[in-house]
Amino acid sequence: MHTLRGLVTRTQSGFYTVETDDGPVVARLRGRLKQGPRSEDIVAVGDWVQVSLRDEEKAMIEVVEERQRQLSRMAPTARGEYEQIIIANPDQAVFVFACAEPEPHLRMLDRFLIIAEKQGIPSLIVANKTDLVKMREAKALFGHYPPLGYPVLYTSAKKKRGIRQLRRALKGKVSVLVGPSGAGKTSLLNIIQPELGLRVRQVSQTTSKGRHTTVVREMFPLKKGGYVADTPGLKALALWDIEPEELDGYFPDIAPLVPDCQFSDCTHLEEPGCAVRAALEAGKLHPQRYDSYVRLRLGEED
Ligand SMILES: Nc1nc2c(ncn2[C@@H]2O[C@H](COP(=O)(O)OP(=O)(O)OP(=O)(O)O)[C@@H](O)[C@H]2O)c(=O)[nH]1
Ligand SMILES: [Mg+2]
Ligand SMILES: [Zn+2]
Repeated sequence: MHTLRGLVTRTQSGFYTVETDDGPVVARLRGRLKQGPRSEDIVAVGDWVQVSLRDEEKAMIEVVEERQRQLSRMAPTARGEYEQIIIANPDQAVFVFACAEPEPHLRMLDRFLIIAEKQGIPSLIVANKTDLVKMREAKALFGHYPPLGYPVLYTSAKKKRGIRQLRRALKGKVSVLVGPSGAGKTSLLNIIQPELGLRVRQVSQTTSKGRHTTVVREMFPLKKGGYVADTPGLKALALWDIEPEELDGYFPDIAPLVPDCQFSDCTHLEEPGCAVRAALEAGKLHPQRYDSYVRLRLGEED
C-alpha cells in the first residue's frame, strides 16, 4: 500500500476525484473522518488530501490537509446553520457582472467583495457584455474599484474582447467564477477554452434538473496551468459572521478613514465629526460605496 498526495477536483455522491502526480484517482472517504459532530463539509473541491492505495478499487482519503482559506456560505439546515464550502483554497474569486442585460447590481458586488475580504480571498472583477454599452458607461459603473485594490477586466464574450487578459489572470491559479445569473460566466469560460465551456454547460444542465446547488462539484484544468470553477448564478452569500461594528473594516475605502472619526464607536450614519461622511461630501468616497455600507449596516435586505 502506498500514499499519494493530491488535489480534489471533483466530488460526486461520495466519490472524490483526486489529481495526483500519478494522474487522477477516484477515492472514497475513510469512515473515521466522518465521525464526530461537525459544522462544515469535511472535503470540498480544492482541498489537498492524502490517499492510500491498496489497489485501484480501494483508494481511500486518509487525511484532509488543513485549508488555507475557503469561499463559503451559511446554509440553513434542520439542525441549524451549516457552513457550506463553495470551494476550498481558491487563489482568487472572479466576480462576473454584465454592464447591461442584466443591469449590474453593484450592492451585490460590494457584498461579494466584503465576503472575499473576510475570507482572505483576493478578488478580480470582470465587467462583461461591454458590447452593449459605451466604454465610457462601463467605466462609469466599475471605474472606482481598481483604486480600492480590486482590478477590473472589461470583456465581451460576444465580441471576444478582453479574453487574452482574462486568460492571463486565470493562468496558474485556482479561480472560482461567481456572479448573477446571465452575466456571462459560462460564455467566458467557453471562449477561454472551448471544450471547457462544453463541459461546464453539461454540468449546469444536470444541476438545473435536479436540486439547485451552489457548491462547486468540479473544477476544470486550464491548458496553461491552474483550475477554474463555475458556479450557477449566485444571488447572495449571506454575510453570516460579520458583526455590524466590524463592517467598516472590510471596506478598503472606508477603513482608513475610521480612526479620524470623532467617536471611536462611530457608525458613520449620523454622528458629528464623522470622517467617513466628510470624505463622502468632499467627493473622496464614492456615493455608491457609501450607500452599500449604509444598507448593510442597517441590515437592509436587497
Ligand atoms: N451581448 C452579449 N451577450 C452575452 C455576452 N456574454 C454572454 N452573453 C449572453 O448572456 C446570456 C447568459 O450567458 P451565460 O454565459 O449563460 O451566463 P452565466 O453567468 O453563466 O449565467 P448562469 O449560469 O445562469 O449563472 C447568454 O444568452 C449569452 O449568450 C456578451 O459579452 N455580450
Ligand atoms: Mg452559467
Ligand atoms: Zn464615522
